[in-house]
Amino acid sequence: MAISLREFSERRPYNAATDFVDAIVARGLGQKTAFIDEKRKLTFGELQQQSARFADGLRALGLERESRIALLLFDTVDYPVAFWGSIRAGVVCIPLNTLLTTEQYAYILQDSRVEAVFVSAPLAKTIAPILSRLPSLKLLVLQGASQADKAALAGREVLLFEDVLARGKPEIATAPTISDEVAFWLYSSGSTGEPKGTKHVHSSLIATAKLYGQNVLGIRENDVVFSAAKIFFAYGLGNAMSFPMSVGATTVLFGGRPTPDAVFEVMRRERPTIFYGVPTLFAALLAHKDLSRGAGSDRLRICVSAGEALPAHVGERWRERVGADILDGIGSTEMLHIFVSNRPDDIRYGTSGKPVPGYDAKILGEDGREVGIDEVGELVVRGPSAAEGYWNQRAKSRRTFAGEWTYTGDKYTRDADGYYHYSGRTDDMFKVGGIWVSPFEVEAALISHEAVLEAAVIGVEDDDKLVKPKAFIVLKAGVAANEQLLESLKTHVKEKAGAWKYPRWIEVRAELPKTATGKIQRFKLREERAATTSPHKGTGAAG
Ligand code: 3UK
Repeated sequence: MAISLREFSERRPYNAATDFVDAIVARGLGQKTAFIDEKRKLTFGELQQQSARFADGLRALGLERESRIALLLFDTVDYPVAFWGSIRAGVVCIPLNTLLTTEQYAYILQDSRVEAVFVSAPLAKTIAPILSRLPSLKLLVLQGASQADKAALAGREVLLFEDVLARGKPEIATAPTISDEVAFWLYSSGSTGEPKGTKHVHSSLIATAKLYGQNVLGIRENDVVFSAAKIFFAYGLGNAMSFPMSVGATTVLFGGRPTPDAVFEVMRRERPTIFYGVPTLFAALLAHKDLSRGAGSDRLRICVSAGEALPAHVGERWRERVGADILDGIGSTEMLHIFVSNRPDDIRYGTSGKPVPGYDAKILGEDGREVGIDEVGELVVRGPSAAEGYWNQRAKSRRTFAGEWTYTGDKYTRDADGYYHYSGRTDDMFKVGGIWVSPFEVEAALISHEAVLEAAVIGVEDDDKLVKPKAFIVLKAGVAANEQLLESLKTHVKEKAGAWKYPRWIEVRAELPKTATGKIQRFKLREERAATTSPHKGTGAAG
């Protein structure tokens, strides 16, 4: 397949909203359903009109091109309106993870200096305590709220989502942006716990939609897609917005927590043809009593997994029991979406597949040269959807985005047949349920507890070969280890750092391995584990 990359790389007048919204309406699909949530539907025509109103509403409220807004929204039909409305206006929008803590929002909202926050009503209380610490904030907009909710946030100027639409004119006035202009940011977690604003340009969305969504996944107009990964993740943003919209397909949105019960319910009700998940979810669905052919959807034809490596046995059992394949592929916030992947006609479970045509990948050894077959090195990738850089982080930007190449921080090998095999991280970071965990953050949460002197956290595989946090701790003098204490430490981490980050196992030690300068050596604990066969020895039971 010959791919012309000029389309994505040439600098030219371009606004992604024209390509993803107006072009689909111009093709005659204005009446077709673009999005369905639990309560409402939105056609492509309505999305065009509402995104135009939203864009003009922003302007009327004093938000100019290049100003920044944050979207702290659950997945409903309002999400595409806000996202494409701000893209249309040339306003930079920043989708935020809805699972963060108040302090994490404080950091991100201060770092980005957004002028407006659009927040789903139930999340407003999480950010309410920090609003006074945001001098750049001009406007707070509640989504899915009533006039009564507005009163609860008294003391601030608050608008409802509907008010913003009402202030804007429905005439289409799209900002004359260029293809290289920053369109949106996504915050990506860092090993020190401070997330980095990753800046993406207008042309990156169509690059991922064509190169991966259309050419690899094969998404087409009559597809109905459902992504358990939310829109605020780069993964969900492509899955549930840019890919289906690029071909005029329909997306099912679900605002709640994607538990197996909830996922099966949506699958049965909306009968998607494409389902996207993360390995932990596929494993949980496989273990569930309600699993049936098509996982509830009689139209299911293919599934996608990303975020962390899909264990081979999960893919194989899913194919057997559900009757559809899972395409495992690796993507990142920095590259926006998947750049090395299995393909429907070429699947090797237990691998990440091969580079997506349009991207180049290489595996570099410590000397900076490409390694040989089956040798471990760092995966480095080049392609048209790479981010422009991190906001206000020059050193980190230079390290990650080195000219045309993006350094992934992932260790990989390539076998003699050309398939890429994931082999861990170059740093101490790991993923749980597809979401980053920085050991540093969990350790900080642990040592903020009065009983804990020192802590070290590593990722350890559970029985399904999926990684979960394990903590090694030293208790303060005179504190006795017992089950009750260990349980309370788990709760403490959930509250301080985030629910998915708590250590499933806690091992109490007399001391931790350290360097001469006192830095804890997590790699020694990892090596120790690799050398033993017995799993989670220790005082703590699995949680
Ligand atoms: C890891 C994988 C093994 C890997 C993402 C699809 O996960 C996404 O973005 P993030 O920025 O994390 C990126 C990192 O996650 N990873 C992702 N997929 C795989 N490891 N096998 C996989 N299939 O460490 C990578 O560097 O959260 C996934 C699409 C868009 C994305 N942003």
